[in-house]
Amino acid sequence: MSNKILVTRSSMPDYEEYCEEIKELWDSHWLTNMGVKHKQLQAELEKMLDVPHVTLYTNGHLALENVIAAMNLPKSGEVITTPFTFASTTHAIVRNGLTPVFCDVNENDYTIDVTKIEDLITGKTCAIIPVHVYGNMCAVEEIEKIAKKYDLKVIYDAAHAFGVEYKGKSSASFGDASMFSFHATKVFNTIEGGAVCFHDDNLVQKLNDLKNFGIHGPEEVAYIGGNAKMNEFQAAMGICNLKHLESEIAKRKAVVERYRSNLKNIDGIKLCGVQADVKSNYAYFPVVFDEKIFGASRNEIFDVLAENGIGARKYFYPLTNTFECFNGKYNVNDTPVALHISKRVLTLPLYADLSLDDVDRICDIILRCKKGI
Ligand code: T4K
Repeated sequence: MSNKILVTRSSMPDYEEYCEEIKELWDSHWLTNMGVKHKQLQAELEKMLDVPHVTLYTNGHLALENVIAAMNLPKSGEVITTPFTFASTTHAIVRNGLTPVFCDVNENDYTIDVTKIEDLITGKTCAIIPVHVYGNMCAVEEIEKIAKKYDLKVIYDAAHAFGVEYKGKSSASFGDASMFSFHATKVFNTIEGGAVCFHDDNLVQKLNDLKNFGIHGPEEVAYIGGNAKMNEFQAAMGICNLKHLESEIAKRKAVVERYRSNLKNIDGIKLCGVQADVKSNYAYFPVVFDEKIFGASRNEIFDVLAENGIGARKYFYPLTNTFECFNGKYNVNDTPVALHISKRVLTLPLYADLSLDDVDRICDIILRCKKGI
């Protein structure tokens, strides 16, 4: 084994391309606070995602915190969400003084189980924050129906879903808003970064103020905001990476297809189904292992891969409703499907430049763990 293979590897432009993009920052000395690169990236994203408004952030988590804050939700409000996600989703809700109410996920794509949402709605429910986990689209039409019926806000945690389309529409176009992460580990990155996409013109000024200490004008502070602005170097990275997005996704597709062909029809291995009407971004490759059939547990396979220098990850284990910081407040048995999947899932290495030979090697190592092989 030569080099280690980690779960992902940042996509980057050529060094010269990035240097060229940031050259003018040396001339202008303008490094942050909504400069020219910030404006350019915002405009390019609005066009590409076909949404009227994009607000940029220094990371996806603060984007989510800010958009929740902008929605004027009642302080004692309950927000329906899922625990099969990164810590950020739940923390953004709690840090806004709201109460997460955990809905289970479905067994096909691990997004929110829409048949279980209505049972969780109470007089205090004010919003739904579903997660397009692994870039799998939630059942957006059913969620919209429920939200309309009960007058709830819908904010998608679309951290994984940049570049995904459903029925020809970008993933950014659904709900009241969608949050994207542009972290180094994502299909599209601005080093660290994030965005909120939305339709409501009235939110533009508020979101811009909130990410800049709540400052509305030179002598007016309208909100108790923090600092969540994307800087010019981040935006410049985004401008470069956006040019290569399509080719990066095409390369990821080849990697995913190789994984699928190597691991399909293996007893004890469950792959995520391919979603109908969805153009994927091939963000993650989750595999669920059934120890009783496969003969080796997820944890054993994780260890064997690690011994071979391969860094698969247990995204998403543990579930957020088991985190010790919540002091036993939530009952993990309320979300049995999420619990089942989180104990068995492993996301395999996936990035644009992962060679197909390496994919074969990873699959060989996994298949050698199978009982009887
Ligand atoms: N909502 C959801 C559903 C999310 O998944 C996330 C973030 C958020 C919200 C919040 O968005 P951000 O505020 O992060 O924009 C990573 C990422 O840090 C995090 O962005 C991501 N989700 C989460 C799923 O994964 P870790 O702790 O697993 O990352 P780390 O540092 O172990 O990196 C993973 C692998 O990536 C490394 O083994 C190698 C590679 N890597 C990493 C870095 C930092 C690179 O190639 N380049 C790099 O610069 O959390």
